[in-house]
Amino acid sequence: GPEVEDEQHNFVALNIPAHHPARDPLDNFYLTDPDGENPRLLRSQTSTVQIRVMENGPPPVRIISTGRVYRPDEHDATHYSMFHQIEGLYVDRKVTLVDLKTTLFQFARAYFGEDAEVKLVPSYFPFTEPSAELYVKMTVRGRTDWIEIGGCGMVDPAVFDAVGYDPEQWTGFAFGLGIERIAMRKFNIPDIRWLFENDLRFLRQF
Ligand code: 2U9
Repeated sequence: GPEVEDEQHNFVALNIPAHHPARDPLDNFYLTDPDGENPRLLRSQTSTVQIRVMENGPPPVRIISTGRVYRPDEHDATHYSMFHQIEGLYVDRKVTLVDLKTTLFQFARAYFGEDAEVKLVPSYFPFTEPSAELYVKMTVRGRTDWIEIGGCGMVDPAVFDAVGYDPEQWTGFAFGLGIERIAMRKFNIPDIRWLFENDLRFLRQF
């Protein structure tokens, strides 16, 4: 999907209406006037790709979308103004929260190890209902902690309405993970900026 998006795909279809705080110009990279006609911005999530897929074809849908997203955060050890997401979307008849939980737990155990402990904690996102955060128990520099690796939920019926799917017939789950965040956890990388500096002393370790 395109990295330069319109508000329909980045916000409206994702159940993020006008005046929602996520639309604040200070929290987004607008390329044209946000109050003008057809404003465009660098996408802040790869969910825009899932919207485009659903607009262009009927269910069922099973897709993964990965790519760059942009948010004007100050650069520090855990924040960067560009990062990568991997998102999944599964839409079919009778998809349930059990399918979501099983899929994410199997991923976490495959990626972090069979003995990885995982849990879902209730949360809120405009585009999923119910929503949850995914935590993995990990030991980093001798300290064991529950660490958030992403968000997920059952696709909100308003999102199905926006793309012309009948929410009475179709259900679905979606998840989003920050790729740098999970890589930092797996490889014990203390500073996100190291991933983008191209210092050979860092890169040669991999
Ligand atoms: C559609 C509908 C719903 C994707 C989701 C999250 C929760 C989430 C963040 C985790 C860390 C992004 O990289 S991050 O900053 N993501 O919390 N993402 S549910 O939900 C969708 C996707 C597509 C049509």
